[in-house]
Amino acid sequence: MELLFSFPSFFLASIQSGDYVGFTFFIGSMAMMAATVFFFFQTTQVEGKWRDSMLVAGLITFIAAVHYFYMRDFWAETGTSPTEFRYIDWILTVPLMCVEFFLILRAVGAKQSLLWKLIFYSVWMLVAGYLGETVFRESSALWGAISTIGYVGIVYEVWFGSAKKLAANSDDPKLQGAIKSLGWFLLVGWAIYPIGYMAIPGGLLSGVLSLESLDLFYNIGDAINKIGFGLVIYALAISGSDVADYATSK
Ligand SMILES: *C/C=C(C)/C=C/C=C(C)/C=C/C1=C(C)CCCC1(C)C
Repeated sequence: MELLFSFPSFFLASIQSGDYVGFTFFIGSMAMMAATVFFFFQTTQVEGKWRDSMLVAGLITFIAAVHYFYMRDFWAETGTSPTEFRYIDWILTVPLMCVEFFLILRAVGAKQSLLWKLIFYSVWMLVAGYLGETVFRESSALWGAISTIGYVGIVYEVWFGSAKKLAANSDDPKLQGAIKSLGWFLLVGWAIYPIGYMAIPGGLLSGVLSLESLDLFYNIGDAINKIGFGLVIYALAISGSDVADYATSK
């Protein structure tokens, strides 16, 4: 009997009314899961040349969905930030988002160096952010600034650097449009994260934001960016863009 009564409560991560962060963890896990099903299903529907990109979009939301299940329970149990799960999720999914740029630009001549540059910037950004949230929390502002260098590097590559040039030379307005949309996600969508980060005590916005807002911003950012990225890829895949044919016809 003991077991019967305690068993269900083991699975029951509780959310109190008014726990908005808890809500967003829960909604986040469901949204990531639903998006994963959609993206995986679409890999079988889109033309062959877009399958890798759709698959990666699904992997991004899939990895996030699994982490959201853990993060949701961690939050429900402890009421504190699941920092480790968060950064493990990001260190896997953010480089995969860099892979998406490489995959859709591959047919117009993207070199692996573009991919490694983007991955280097993103690892830089995340390692510095993690250190600022954990080991060097008293100097989180300094580590946030160091992290921002990586962030700016990614934005630069896509808005002005090699990614932008490859798209411009492609003469394909659909591909150019997709890179432009992804660029806006980087510039506006990804800027949501540093706002949450600045809620850390001593941070630039700690006077106006409660520490809880950190996870609120991160959760909203994740839903917008991970699902949004996948939808841009999906829109490109069904747009009839013949960009990927260039590679094979060359
Ligand atoms: C799916 C997860 C994504 C797209 C995560 C993106 C995370 C960032 C853009 C984080 C950026 C940060 C800064 C630019 C400075 C402060 C520290 C971070 C790590 C929050």
